[in-house]
Amino acid sequence: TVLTEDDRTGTSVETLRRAFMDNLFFVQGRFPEVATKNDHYLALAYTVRDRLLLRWLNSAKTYRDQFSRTVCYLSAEFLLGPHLGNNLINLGLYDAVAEAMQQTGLDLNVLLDQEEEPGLGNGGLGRLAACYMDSLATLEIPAIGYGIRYEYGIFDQEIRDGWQVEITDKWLRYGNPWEIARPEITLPVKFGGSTYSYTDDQGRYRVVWQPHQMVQGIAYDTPILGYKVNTANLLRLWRAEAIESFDFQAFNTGDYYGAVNEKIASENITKVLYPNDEQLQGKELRLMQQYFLCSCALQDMIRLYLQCSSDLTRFHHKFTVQLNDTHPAISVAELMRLLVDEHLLPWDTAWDITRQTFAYTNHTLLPEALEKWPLPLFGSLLPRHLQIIYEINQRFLDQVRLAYPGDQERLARLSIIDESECRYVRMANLACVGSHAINGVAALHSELLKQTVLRDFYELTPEKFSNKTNGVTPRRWMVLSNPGLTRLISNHIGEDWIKHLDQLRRLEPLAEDAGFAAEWHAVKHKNKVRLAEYIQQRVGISVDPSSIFDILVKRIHEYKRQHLCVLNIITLYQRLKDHPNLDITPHTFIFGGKAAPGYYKAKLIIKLINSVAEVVNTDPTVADRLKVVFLPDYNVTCGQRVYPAADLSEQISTAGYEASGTGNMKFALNGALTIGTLDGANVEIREEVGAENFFLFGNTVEQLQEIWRNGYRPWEIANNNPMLKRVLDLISCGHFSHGDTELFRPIVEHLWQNDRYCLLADYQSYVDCQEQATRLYRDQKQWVKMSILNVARMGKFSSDRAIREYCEDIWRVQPVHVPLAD
Ligand code: 26Y
Repeated sequence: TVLTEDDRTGTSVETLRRAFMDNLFFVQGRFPEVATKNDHYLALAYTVRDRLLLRWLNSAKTYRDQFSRTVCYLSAEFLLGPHLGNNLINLGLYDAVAEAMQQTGLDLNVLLDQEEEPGLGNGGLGRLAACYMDSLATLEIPAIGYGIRYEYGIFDQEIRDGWQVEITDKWLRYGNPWEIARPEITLPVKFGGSTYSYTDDQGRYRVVWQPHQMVQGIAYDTPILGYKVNTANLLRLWRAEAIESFDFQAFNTGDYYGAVNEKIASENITKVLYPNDEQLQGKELRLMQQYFLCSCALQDMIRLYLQCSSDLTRFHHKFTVQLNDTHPAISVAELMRLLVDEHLLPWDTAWDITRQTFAYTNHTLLPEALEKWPLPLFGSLLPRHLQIIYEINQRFLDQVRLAYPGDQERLARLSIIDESECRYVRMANLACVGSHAINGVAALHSELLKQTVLRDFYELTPEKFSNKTNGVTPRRWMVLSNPGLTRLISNHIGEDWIKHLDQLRRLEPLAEDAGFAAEWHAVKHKNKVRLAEYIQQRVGISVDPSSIFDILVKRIHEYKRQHLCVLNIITLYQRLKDHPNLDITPHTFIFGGKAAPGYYKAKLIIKLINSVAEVVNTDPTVADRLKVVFLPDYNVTCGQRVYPAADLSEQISTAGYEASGTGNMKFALNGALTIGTLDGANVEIREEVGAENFFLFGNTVEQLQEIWRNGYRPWEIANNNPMLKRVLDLISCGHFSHGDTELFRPIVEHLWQNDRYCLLADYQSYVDCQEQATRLYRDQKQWVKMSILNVARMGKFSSDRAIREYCEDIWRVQPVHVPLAD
């Protein structure tokens, strides 16, 4: 038995308190009287980090000793959110640390608020990668996440005069206690230049790539701990730096400024996250980022492999690599280059290894979001990869010709090179050809993939295709963010559900229990009060916690149809103006989300929301029955406040456009009911919770296809619907823009004329459904019962379930238990 605990690993309140004081003194160099909040936060972070490192080292040692099969998750984005709270939950130390802080005269919540979240992602795709890292560790699967250490993450959003303003995200400003720099893990990455070939003295054909530029990738490691296990996996992010020797060369020849410029150019590669989701602009720096990530990651895997074995032909037995969308798809050509050019494997051997190594997840059906790179740009930056892609393509198209003799059109569609107008490299085609498995992220999405963007690949190799419906981690999105609900659930069914989310089913019988329902309602109300306080403090709007909290938070995009929600708000407003005494359910609409800086329409939607908010919130006729709030700078931290306080979750994308959605899952797991279309994972959520517990509206994918086939005429819909017409006219006439009739014209005009995302086709159905939902909200008993049933039946949407499916069907990898040696 241990008599005294080690200060670095002990977990008693007393030891934690002592370790904290120690770190404040010896790491931060502060005595209590002058320590700032940030000193306190860092001292606590280092205290927690020590406990992580113990588990991390044990994991690393176990994996190395066993040469464990390892999942590598390659992603240009990891939207982690703050570490401190999550690590405390996963370590099981939350309450002990809260107590230790209290004894020190500090409030843990204040320290938690100090953390600047690493916003290394845009939205759903980056957050999915983070949830999957959590589940991999929790399921004790050896895994490495490979990504980019952007110096500036997703921009901070401010709202000025109703418009979005972007502020750079200097997330590393006060240091990052969660990462460990590994300057000794440094890998070279080449760009540009040219290639030449020769036959070596053993008669082998060899290609040499003589680059124009060379940078080095430096590894920064962050431990990712599983929930109440000893497994701590590795998130390895790469930062680009100039290669020292290059500088000196230039310096010696006298070109000092040239050398400095070179250094700056190199370091620009990992300077900033591109803030576009869905819409690609063919920017050279973006391609450099993607290649930089892939080259570093694959070189690192080969380096790790060669530490234990010299036989690279079994590489795919040690590593399985998941491509998070096409952003890392250049990996296919890079692994071929490394195996063939640098490790001298025969082409066919290398190709077998490559295809057995990679699997590809698609996240979008939007045709304009499919990545393609202009050939001249691609060839000038990656000349060797272009040759390799040509070779891959030639061999691939030979097989296609065999399968479909004479079908030239199919050949052109399947080709990795788009030869239509300008020539492009199609990254999705490269990913499909170079992978043994291809998946979509929700059942509907995976079906549509097979019918639309990847149809030809499906017909060619149907056995590669599967569905892996997304999931979210209940640790961050319930236990950490909603302690009230977590306590209530655990008091009744124990804590098993946190790792086995299906166990939430055991709540079903409690839906009929009046006492339980009352407690459930009280938890939600408390969360709403807390959000109301935050809204008051953040934007100065007072909202009534007993009004229905109807929330729409996600990136701003036309297909996500935030403006459809606005049309309903104006409809309600119009009704109140027509009938000032109308008895409506008091209603608080809450929006949040960022627009890509170059996406004008999306920014105009933000302006529209804020403009409508200004009018509605101050109109005496409305008399506080309607409130509209736009929460600035929606991010993971903000999400953690918002989901627990929602009554109604808005999931209103045009059917067929949202690949899955994951916010829909976070809301429902926190007891919100969903109003939504049959899109993405909504379909499966509705299946699970029951149609009677889901507010469904809008046209289905098939109905919309039919509408477009018959010629969609939105103006006819508007002219035939008096309320809709009034709503549109009210925007046009400047009612929400101080008389400016031009401001919102791009939005309203588009709805009348074209309406690509079919808002008008779904308008009446949405308004009716909203009315039904808000009427039902008045029956609190019924509402609470539906809320309980929703949570009870949402177990499927744990990222643990999703990761188990990937492990079994795609990765063929098993858990490795990590014992704690001391
Ligand atoms: C190429 C670049 C411009 C780009 C950058 C980021 C393209 C796309 C993205 C991000 C896409 C994204 O977040 N997609 C979302 O992925 C989620 C996780 O699978 C889905 O739930 C969601 O429906 C989908 O829009």
